This record gives sequence, C-alpha cells and structure tokens, in this order.
Amino acid sequence: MSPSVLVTGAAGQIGTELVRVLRKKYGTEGVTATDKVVRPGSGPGTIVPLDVTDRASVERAFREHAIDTVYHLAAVLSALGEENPDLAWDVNMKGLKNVLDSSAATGVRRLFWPSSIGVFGPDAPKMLAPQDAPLNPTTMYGVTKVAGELLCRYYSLKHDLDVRSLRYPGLISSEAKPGGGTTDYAVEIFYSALKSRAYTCFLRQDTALPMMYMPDALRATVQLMEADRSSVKLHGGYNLSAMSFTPAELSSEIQKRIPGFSVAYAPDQRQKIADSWPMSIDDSAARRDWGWKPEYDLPSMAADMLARLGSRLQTQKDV
Ligand code: NAD
Ligand code: AKB
Repeated sequence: MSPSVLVTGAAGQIGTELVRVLRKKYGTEGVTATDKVVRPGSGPGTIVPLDVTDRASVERAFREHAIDTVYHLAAVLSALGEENPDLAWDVNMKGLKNVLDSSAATGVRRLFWPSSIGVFGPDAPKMLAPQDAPLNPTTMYGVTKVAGELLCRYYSLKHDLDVRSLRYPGLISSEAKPGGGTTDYAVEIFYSALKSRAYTCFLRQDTALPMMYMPDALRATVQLMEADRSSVKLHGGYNLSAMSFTPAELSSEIQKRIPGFSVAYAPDQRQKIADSWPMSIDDSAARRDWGWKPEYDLPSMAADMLARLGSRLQTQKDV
C-alpha cells in the first residue's frame, strides 16, 4: 500500500523538486504539500498553508490527511539564520519538535528530516570529515542541526517512530532557487553566467565546500526512505557526499562552456560561515549501510545545469 505523505517547506529549493518526485511515485492525492508561504504559480503544484511553529495546526494536518510518512523540510538556512538567530531557533527547533510530537501523537510511522554539513565546526577535520567528527558548529543554523539530530535520535528511541536523516552538502538545482544559504553562490553563478556573462561571488575563490547536484540528493532521499529498516543504523544524520569544489574551479568549468564569462570576488559575512565548515566529508557509512553512490561530478553537473537552466531561461520569462 502506498504511504500517505506530508511534506513541510514544500515551496523551497528541495521541496519543489521532491514533491514532484513523490507525487510521481505515490500519486498527487497521496502527497500533501505544505508551506508557510504559498506563492501562486511557484512550487510543485497544489500547496496548502501550514506553519510548522504552530503545534495545533501541524497535528490537525497530520490527522486530517491520515499521514503516515512525513518529509519535514521547513527551515531557516545558515546565512539567514546568522542574520536572525531567533527566527532560526523558532522555525528549526520548535518546528522540528512540533513535527516529532505530532508524529508520535498521530501514529506517523516514518519521518525524513534533513541535517546539513552545517553540523560541523572549525574543529572538525577539513578533509573527509568523518561521520563521528566532533560537532561544534559556530552558527545558529549548525546548533539547530546538531540539536535536531539528537532530538530525532531521542524520538526514534522513545517512540516507535522511524526517523531518517541526511547531512546534505550544498545543493545545486536548475529548478528552484535556494534561499538564505552559504552555498547559494553555486546556483546563482549559473543564472548570472547565462543571463549576463558576469558574476560577483560572495565567497573567496579558494573556498572549497562539499556540494551535490539535486538529482543525486533526491535519489539519496528516496533511497534512504525506502531502505529496509534493519539497514538504517543511524537516526541522527548520515554524512552524504558527491563532489567538492571552490568558486574558482566552478567558474572555470562554466568558462569551458561559456567563453567570456567573468567572475569577481567580494567575500561578505558568509565567508566566515563557509570557513567554519569542512572542505569535504566522508560518507562511507551511507555507502555501507544502504548502498549510497553519487552519479554527478563537477563537469557532468555543470554541463547538465547549463543545458537545463538555459532552456528554462529561454522559455520562461520570470526565471
Ligand atoms: P528553502 O529555504 O529553500 O525552503 C525552506 C522552506 O521552508 C521555504 O519554502 C519556507 O517558506 C518554508 N518555511 C520557513 N518557515 C516556515 C514555517 N514556520 N512553517 C512552514 N514552512 C516554513 O530550504 P531548502 O534548501 O529547501 O532546505 C530544506 C531542508 O534541507 C532544510 O532543513 C535545510 O536545512 C536542509 N538542507 C538544505 C541544503 C541546501 O543546500 N538546499 C543543504 C543542507 C540541508
Ligand atoms: C546552507 O548553505 O545553509 C545550506 C546548507 C549546506 O545547509 N545550503
């Protein structure tokens, strides 16, 4: 029997694409997409309003739609979280606890909640940060992700709730723009390359960070959620990796395909966040436990992004 799914934060970068994937698998009726902000004409189709900081509304939505599987994506990302730490705490922590409590109260069986490379701080190894590296983040976003991982683990031990989680790297997508993150430059740069042949990057040219193309992230998410329960050993957050690159390396990959594209560098407050994160992470636990393997590297991601975004920009005026 198909699960009855609810997605929070469905109008965001991941939600826009994940809802489409889930609706293809389980049917439109089987997937209730929700978000606080419902912008007409954007997102993955029908979205119903739901503010995750409102516990009663969350529990009501789970009951109304007889939900058994939740993808809880609503959050405030790293850069916005440093500008507004109270909002980050409220949405990321209160929102997650409301979703966990409502899940336990209504009999939700399985919950996906994304963690992030933001769990790591300056004391984690810079190269191939391991699954069990020290988690001492220096951003409010990272604090909420570490506390969130612990909370997810606690609820999976205390209740019969099967919580699954991935520490996503920075995600690159041709479909929906990111909002409020430190890795957003790696998406913005493609829009600028195609629209104006020039980009000013808010990170230094030598800032290496772990990144992933959205099709790989969607595949990992579905693969983890469909894995046999006995193979999922971690309920806090699996390290997940595909590629690592610097702004200079990404720029030169784009320049191979768009000669004349120029990049300037004007690092801002996001540089400090990027400097606190590892350059690459070790995802051998995900590979071992449920068979994770990425498909895209830097050249294949850049080629696909330019092709897909290029054709969207030609056909849709408001992109
Ligand atoms: P996003 O910022 O694009 O989308 C988040 C969505 O949450 C937005 O549509 C926003 O309207 C919604 N939202 C905010 N406050 C809300 C509230 N109170 N109630 C309901 N909805 C609310 O983020 P994303 O990139 O889609 O990220 C989704 C999840 O994945 C987050 O937990 C994020 O931390 C995690 N993640 C993302 C990345 C990435 O590179 N995109 C990397 C690592 C982890
Ligand atoms: C951000 O930059 O905040 C996100 C993330 C890596 O969690 N993209």
